Amino acid sequence: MSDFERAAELIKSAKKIAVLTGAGISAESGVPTFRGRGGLWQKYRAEELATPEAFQKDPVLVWKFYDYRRRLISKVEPNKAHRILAEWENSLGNIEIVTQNIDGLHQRAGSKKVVELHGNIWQAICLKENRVFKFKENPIKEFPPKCSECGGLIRPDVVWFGEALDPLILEKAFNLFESADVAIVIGTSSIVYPAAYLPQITKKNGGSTIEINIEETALTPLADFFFKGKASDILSQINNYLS
Ligand code: BJW
Repeated sequence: MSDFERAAELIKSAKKIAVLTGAGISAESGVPTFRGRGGLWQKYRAEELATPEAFQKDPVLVWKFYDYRRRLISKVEPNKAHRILAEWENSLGNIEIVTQNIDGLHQRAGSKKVVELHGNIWQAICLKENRVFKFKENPIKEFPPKCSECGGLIRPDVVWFGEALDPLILEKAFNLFESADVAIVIGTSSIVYPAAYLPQITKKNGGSTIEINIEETALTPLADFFFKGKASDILSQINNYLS
């Protein structure tokens, strides 16, 4: 029996499956990852762009960074890896995704049970009214963009370094990984917390972890299965034994 077949058997026999995805799952759609070769942080310093301090200092620069990524994301399509996970939601019925990605590609592929840990690039927060709203203007016309209701400064509805994640969303994610008997971790470097804790919780509770990545990560020594390769290739191989 190959490891692909063994992983498929594990998935088939699972009562609850929790999936954690990171930037790597969208890489094949053409969305740059954060770290590693071609990663966003090599061109832009994280401290300059993905912190509340950076936004306070230079909201125009930060908004230009997000406008660049919004334009890019609006032009790409979900890839086979997103689509296979969406199919599994229908065929297996016991699978939920927690994503660190803000690109909305899981939902565009058809997944409905998606928890967005780090926010969504198509939403903004009015800092004057403390109100979250859909913000789809693309490209953005005026920098920094302002709230159409009150004229106040707005910011992307994403979680920056040093900011707390929404406690309700975090609780949902923790509960999911706590109750799952299988955690599948796809395309994340597993260095950003608290997201990186999630599969460790499943493991501590006696569950199994399946990791898919083009390179080894901090999670790999803990993983029951490590599949080295692109998310779409590996998921396709496992999928062959599911149908
Ligand atoms: C493929 C592939 C293919 C490529 N197929 N694979 C505990 C320990 C240590 C530190 C901390 C801790 N708790 C908190 C911290 C601090 C900090 C942190 O984790 N720092 C670490 C860097 C050390 N965490 C935080 O600050 C968090 N906040 C917090 O905990 O607050 C506490 C608090 C409580 C109460 C009050 C106040 C505070 C917040 C973290 C927010 C992260 N935000 C970002 C930006 C989001 C918005 C945006 O997108 O602009 O989230 S940073 C960035 O990293 C983004 C990502 O979601 C996140 C994770 O990155 P990801 O997805 O793993 O991407 P990469 O690029 O790192 O990896 C891609 C992987 O794919 C690679 O492994 C490739 O090999 C692979 N790959 N192609 C499969 N085809």
